[in-house]
Amino acid sequence: LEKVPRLMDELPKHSKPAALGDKVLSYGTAGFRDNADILGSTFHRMGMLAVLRSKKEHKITGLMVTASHNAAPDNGVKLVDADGGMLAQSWEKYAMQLANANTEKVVEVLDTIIRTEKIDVDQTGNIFIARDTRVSSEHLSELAREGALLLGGNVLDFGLQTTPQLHHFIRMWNHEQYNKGDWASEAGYYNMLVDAFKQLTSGVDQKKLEMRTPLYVDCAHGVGAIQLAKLAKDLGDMLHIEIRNTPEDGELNFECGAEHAQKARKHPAGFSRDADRGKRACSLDGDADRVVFHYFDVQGEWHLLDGDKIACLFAGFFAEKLKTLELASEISLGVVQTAYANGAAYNYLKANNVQVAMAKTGVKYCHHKALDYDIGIYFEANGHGTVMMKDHVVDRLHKMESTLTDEKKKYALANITAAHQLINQAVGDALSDALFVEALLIQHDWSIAQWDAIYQDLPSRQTKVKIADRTVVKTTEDETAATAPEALKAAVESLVASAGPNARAFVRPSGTEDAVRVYAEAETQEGADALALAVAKAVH
Ligand code: 16G
Ligand code: ZN
Repeated sequence: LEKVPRLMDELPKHSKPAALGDKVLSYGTAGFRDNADILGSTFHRMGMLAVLRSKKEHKITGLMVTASHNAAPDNGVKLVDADGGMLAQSWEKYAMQLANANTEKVVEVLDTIIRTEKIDVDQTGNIFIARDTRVSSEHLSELAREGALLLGGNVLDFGLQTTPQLHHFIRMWNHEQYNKGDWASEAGYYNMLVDAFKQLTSGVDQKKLEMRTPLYVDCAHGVGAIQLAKLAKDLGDMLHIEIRNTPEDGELNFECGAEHAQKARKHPAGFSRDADRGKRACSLDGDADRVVFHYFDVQGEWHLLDGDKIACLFAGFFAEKLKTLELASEISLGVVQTAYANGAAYNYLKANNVQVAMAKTGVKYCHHKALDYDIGIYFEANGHGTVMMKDHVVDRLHKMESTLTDEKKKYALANITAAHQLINQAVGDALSDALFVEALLIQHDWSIAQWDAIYQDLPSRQTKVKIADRTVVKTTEDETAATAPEALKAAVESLVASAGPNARAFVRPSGTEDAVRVYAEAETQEGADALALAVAKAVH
């Protein structure tokens, strides 16, 4: 690579910033994420890595500039793989070697990757870039572009997009068979969603749709507001959307958005007990790959409908359609949850004969586990999730289409096909998930309170504890129980045993923060609070 024009001149201009010090950057569950000021060299190098990945796969890869729900001064970078999913785990180590290399070592690291992966550097490399609304995002995406160009990559910069939109574009461009009806553009993405929404609500009187109350959307002052405005225009009278918390009227993620609503259990800024009673609302996060719903009831009490409740709503839909089509024994349907899933959600799914599997916290683990099913639904309680349908299921349904005579079955089949079109198969997508929720509420003729009532969450409490070294805390594969230190394991077990029926608690080292997280559930809120507190004390 030393012979590549300009490379040796340009690299020193993008040395690791002094402020980074001895800090080792790690490519975590959501890529690199840190204060934007120390990420310049990382972005430059990730542009190069994305090009190498593309040359290796002979397909387009992507680079998303976002730190999701983090505070405004942070930023981050996530690479998108050729299938539209997250970067293959086997490449995460390259990302870390590159990001942490001293300038004079960068070429060596690149050369090693090229050799190990047997990459033909003369291949074309094509990458797509997109970014969120952070002040630092424009500059950082430019650095990534420069890095990519140095290695001879072709770069298409989509500018301001949600994370799931970028994943979607890549999936569509790389797999022509998915790209029916020109869905591989921004306009195409809206067409795809709007058309599917229309199909799912086709059985409903249009007047009724027009009269329906709007959905109020807290966009966390982020990129979701910009994209949703365009989508809302295309939806027209099919679904009224009121956008709140746009990039112009406040600081990104500050006291609003999906993370705030779900973690703090507080209604977002911009919504009030007095003005918003009875209104159906949802919150996106900063890059619109998560959504949770919420509302104030008539008494003014605020209710949260998290990822678990969305998963249950979706699961009910697929279970019913498969049953109607008499495919329930042939096509497996399952929901993947994490340890954070409320016990009541689990009970609900079990009572409805839906299979449930547990995965470690983090989208890539949930996604992977969901592939065990023909139709796999996964949601983290925090609102990140989607439904994945295997290609053979889609083929099977298409083949069935011409053979059906029964109207009920025809309708069920059309519904599943439309749902497949609506749901982002690549990654959790707040806009598509929210539309699917709305379509199902319309089908059931449910208010948000009626949906909320499908089960009642067990009271729960989360907290976190800072200790000297959080890595000493070890857990089982699904994180529901501690395995070390021995004393902590014993303490949690005995605290749970004496906390009454239905009590549950677990601890796990955070993957994104220097802390140990604690979760507790019990019959009463006081019980959950006390259990969480006692477990937190045991961690110390
Ligand atoms: C990351 C994960 C999210 C997970 C969270 C847990 C992705 C894209 N994001 O944000 O899924 O819930 O980490 O954070 O995988 P924690 O380890 O600090 O609790
Ligand atoms: Zn996000």
